[in-house]
Amino acid sequence: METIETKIENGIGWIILNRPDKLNAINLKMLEELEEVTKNFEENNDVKVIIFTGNGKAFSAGADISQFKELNSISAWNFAKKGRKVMDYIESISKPTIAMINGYALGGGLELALACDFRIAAEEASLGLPEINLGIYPGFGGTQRLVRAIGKAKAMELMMTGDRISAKEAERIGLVNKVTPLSSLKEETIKFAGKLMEKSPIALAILKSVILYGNDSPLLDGLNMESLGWGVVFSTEDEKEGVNAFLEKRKAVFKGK
Ligand code: CO8
Repeated sequence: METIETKIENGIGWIILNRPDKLNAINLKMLEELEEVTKNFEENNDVKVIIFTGNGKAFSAGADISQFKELNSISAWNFAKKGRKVMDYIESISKPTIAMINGYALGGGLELALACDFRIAAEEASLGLPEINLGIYPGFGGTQRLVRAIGKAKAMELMMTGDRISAKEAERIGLVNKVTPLSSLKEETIKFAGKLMEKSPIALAILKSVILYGNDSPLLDGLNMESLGWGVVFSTEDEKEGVNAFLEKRKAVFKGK
């Protein structure tokens, strides 16, 4: 691939943004490749957890601003729709996703991280939605996902001032799950992924879709989805294994069946 590196290691599918000289700015090609590789990993049984990260000193500094020169209202709308489709797809995939934020996560880069289930950041990282400084605003889902992630007051502050915040501050406001020194970021992220890989992938997938559905629905609809999904989980071998293992005082081994 031109803009992305991938590898599969010990159940983890790595998606590594790879335009380090441009701080992994997201151009159209990268959006297309992101969609393709995420689909491949979703369908690949060897991949249990997907980790997004960046090569070099950035996770991603956002959409490629150099492409904006040629945009008019229609093509900007189309670019935003394309980006949105890819982010929606990433958010919806049935496997757990982690953004391993190794450096700058700005604009569209932070929006990509927001489409992931978890964000683990290096202490040295810096996060923000600075689009307003360009006379525009976030267009890969950030205006909606950030509010849902951290609440309206802080989300409006970040988007309307364009200020960058440290990883520690991002952790304090609930934007990232965990912060670690850059030197141990990979190790800590793999450890976190390992915890997820010990669970039943079916229960995780149903749980994830119930949480995402409920996040955008009236309480009653979300609760109904929860009950329905709860019934579905009871049709799996993993549920039998989990309950039996507890009763037999041993560790469950889930097979994803
Ligand atoms: N797009 C294109 N190129 C970029 C970007 C970017 N977002 N960010 C950095 N680069 C390039 C620089 O131009 C530079 O290239 P070159 O060496 O050829 O001049 C190279 O990467 C290194 O960058 P800097 O020299 O600027 O590195 P610094 O360490 O001095 O600064 C910063 C790092 C602070 C991250 C700085 O690069 C910066 O402010 N970047 C822009 C951040 C930004 O504004 N991001 C938001 C972009 S807009 C967006 O994401 C909208 C998403 C929704 C789009 C919806 C469709 C319309």
